[in-house]
Amino acid sequence: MNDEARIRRQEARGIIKKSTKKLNNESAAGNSDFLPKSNEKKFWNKKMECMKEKDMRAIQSKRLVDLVARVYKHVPFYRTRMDEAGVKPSDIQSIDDIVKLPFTNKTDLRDNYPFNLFAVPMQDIVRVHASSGTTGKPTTVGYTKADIENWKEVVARCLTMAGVGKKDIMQISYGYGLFTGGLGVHYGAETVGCSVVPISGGNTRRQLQLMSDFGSTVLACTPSYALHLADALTENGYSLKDMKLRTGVFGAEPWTENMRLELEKKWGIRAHDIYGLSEVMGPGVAMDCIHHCGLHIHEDHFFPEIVDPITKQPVPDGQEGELVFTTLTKEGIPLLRYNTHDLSTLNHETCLCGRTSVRMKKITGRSDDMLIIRGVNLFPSQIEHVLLEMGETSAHYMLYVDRANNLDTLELKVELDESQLTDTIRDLQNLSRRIEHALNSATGLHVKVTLVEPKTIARSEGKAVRVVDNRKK
Ligand code: DLL
Repeated sequence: MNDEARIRRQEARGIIKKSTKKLNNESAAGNSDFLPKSNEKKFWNKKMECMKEKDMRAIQSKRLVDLVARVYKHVPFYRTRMDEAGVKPSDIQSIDDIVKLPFTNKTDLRDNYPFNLFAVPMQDIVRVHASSGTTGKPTTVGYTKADIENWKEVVARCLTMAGVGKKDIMQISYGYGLFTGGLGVHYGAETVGCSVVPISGGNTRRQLQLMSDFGSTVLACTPSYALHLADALTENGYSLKDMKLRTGVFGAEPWTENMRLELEKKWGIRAHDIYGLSEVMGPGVAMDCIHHCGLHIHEDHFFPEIVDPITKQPVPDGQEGELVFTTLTKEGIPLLRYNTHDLSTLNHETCLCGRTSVRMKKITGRSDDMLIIRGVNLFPSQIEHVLLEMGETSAHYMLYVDRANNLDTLELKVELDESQLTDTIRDLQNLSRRIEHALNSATGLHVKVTLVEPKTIARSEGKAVRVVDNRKK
């Protein structure tokens, strides 16, 4: 959907005021509540964020040449991989040569657990993070002092992009600890000068109490937890009037454009999408600006490519594929062509906000969380999209995949809104039939829909788990 269409749709949904003006850089969001105030800083690092493509490529080329020489010298894994691929550091003269390099995958991090991919001695590592992963060993990453400085810088760019600054009180409800979410956002928020409330995840009642008592203006957490917190307001004796929230910094899991609109409406805020992964850095690899037309990648640090999921060949802008990153500046654990398996597209056009940095489309899912149901590819985000588009239930759902008589089955349990509890059985039967029909039109699959009472689906305090695939047991 183009920007203009998006704005018109937001108008239609009452998210923003109707404007007859043609869209331009300043008026695109249409509603002054959703635009940065004139005293908000627009860029953290204008030079890098608005650099001409030719100049950016010169920086990337120089950094890539340095990086390849470094990893070839210091990381036996890369030396072996490059030797096997018949590539020498001297073959890499510019960023265009990146395609000659081999890919790196999550299994390579696991196989080199815990520290064998580090490119510096342990005495230069000042921080270690790890992600649990769904199976087996965690993946471990290490940061030097310079890495931490760069991480602060990119998160500061992200927050400034979302209009977050010195006057904000930022409640960080991402988990602190080995997960990169809490500490990663924390350091960037301090860098821009926010008053940081490092509450970490969980304890919903306390989250709301502090949000009200402290007057938090920014909430950073997963979108699913932000939804849960919004739904928990009333039962904890609060209303929106008690809160001063104006911005959300949501990420760490896929969420749809409809979910963004839902969260903006529920909280009366501007919701932004922050993307990242621990292997590449953590939160702050990319973020969307107020125009919400893709996430700006800090490409002077993280060089992106999109590759075809099957052939692994780079595809042109606009074509969907797997997102691959090369970390151009990282010292602790630099990565060459790391395949994230996140699905996206790239766009090198200059954004309405003035940034020239390449944008990635909101992640639609991962090539490896794709479900195949009776031969049909299905992403959980497609289900969410339909539910929110219909807007007749809550957005809390769980998808159960099973196999009966050798055939895949799909059941969706979705929570009703409190207000629907008084509906007649016939009304509810009609509703589940309508949802089944909409899901069938959108996915080509028959999904059995079961409506369940409000608050019966387990809430997550971190990343939402929305699929139970019993076929794998
Ligand atoms: O989730 C880092 C992070 C923390 C990002 C807080 C944003 C905010 P990992 O635990 O290593 O790191 O998980 C990385 O999560 O490959 C994506 O599949 C998914 N992911 C992260 N951010 C987004 C997002 C953190 N904004 C994996 N949209 C990534 C969609 C996301 N998926």
